[in-house]
Amino acid sequence: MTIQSEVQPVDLSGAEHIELVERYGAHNYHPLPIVIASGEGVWVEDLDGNRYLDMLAAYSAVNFGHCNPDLVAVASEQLRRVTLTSRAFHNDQIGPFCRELAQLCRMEVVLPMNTGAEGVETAIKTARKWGYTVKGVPADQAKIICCRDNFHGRTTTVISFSTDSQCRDGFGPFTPGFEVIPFGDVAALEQAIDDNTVAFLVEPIQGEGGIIVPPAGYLRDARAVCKDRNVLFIADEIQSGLGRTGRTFACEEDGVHPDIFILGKALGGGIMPISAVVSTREILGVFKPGDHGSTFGGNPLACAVARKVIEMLKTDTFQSNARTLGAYFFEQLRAIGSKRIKEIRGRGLWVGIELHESAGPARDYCQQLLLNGILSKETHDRVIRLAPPLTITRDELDWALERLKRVLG
Ligand code: PXG
Repeated sequence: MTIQSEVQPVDLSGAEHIELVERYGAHNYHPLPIVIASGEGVWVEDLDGNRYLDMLAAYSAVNFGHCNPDLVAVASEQLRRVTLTSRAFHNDQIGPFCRELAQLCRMEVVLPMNTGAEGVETAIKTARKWGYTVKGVPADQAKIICCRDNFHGRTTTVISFSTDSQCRDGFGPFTPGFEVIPFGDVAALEQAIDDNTVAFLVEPIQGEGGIIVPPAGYLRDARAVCKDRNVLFIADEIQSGLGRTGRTFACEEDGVHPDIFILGKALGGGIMPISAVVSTREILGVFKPGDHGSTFGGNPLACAVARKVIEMLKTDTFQSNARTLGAYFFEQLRAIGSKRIKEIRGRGLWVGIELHESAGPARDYCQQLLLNGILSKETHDRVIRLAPPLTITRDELDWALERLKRVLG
């Protein structure tokens, strides 16, 4: 891996970089002590040339590997053509992007934004406006149902329906219009729906909640309830989607096609932030010029990269690798048989290892894995999360398993 000298002169040590962030950066994160200087495929390198296998993949934004050559080629070419036009004008990437993403999702219309949280905000606005203009909900009475232990982002509206106190404490007042029910409970959904309910917003598998897979058939039944009661089923596939679980969308496992997909993270190939709300003409048709937008949304650089991502997903190569190697990974992890492990759960190449309380905090294990050349990240106190790029090979997975056995065994 070569570092281009135009990028930046690297004249600081790792410790000095960390000190800079400590001193000049807000303390809204607590990163593990590694300073990444380059990345290629599933590997990253620190300033001293130590290599690590990245088993976090930027929370699934790097599903196709670091600096994926096909994506870098497209991005480089687009960088030299045009990068940002704003939506005041058309550009020659957004139309093809919208068509290709709509087709991938078996939908009709795409609304591009940038971050995941913006995608969620956009879906909320879509559902509310649909409620008022199509369903006939009285003004300002729309209700959206969400699940306990959800994670949909960090904006003030999105944290309004978070059940994680740290996400909310000190950030009120909150946006009204949300009701929280238990995840995995269809009866609770049926009960919560009233005449003013416009949508049910759900992660097919809860990521930040701890890689929580709902009971089989839950999504299918919830989807049927929504259809029956004229409530939009919104699937937040920002983390679960685009190959991670072995399918293009995690919803597919239950044979579910939602009313609205929210996509993000991997859609930008780990190169550009791009998110999207994808739905039908009836639903996204509620927007009129000036209702909603974003300076960077639909920019040609992000759209060009996302188009390549969509093309790559159409080959099923990444989903298929996630299915095959995911099955192998789960089998090998379960074979470790450690007394520290309470449960191993997930799907495809998305694994949560929940530890017993007596095993100590998950972060300590992530630290140990780091010393053994593996990047991972805890979620909550007890769950080690593993989500390598979907380009990982069996040899690389075996390399990781050897170290996971060492640390967890
Ligand atoms: N929905 C889901 C299911 C997510 O996992 C978001 C929405 C928000 O996406 P943005 O792009 O706004 O972060 C997520 C994000 C972090 C962090 O550092 C975020 C996520 C996972 C881990 C860490 O804020 N997921």
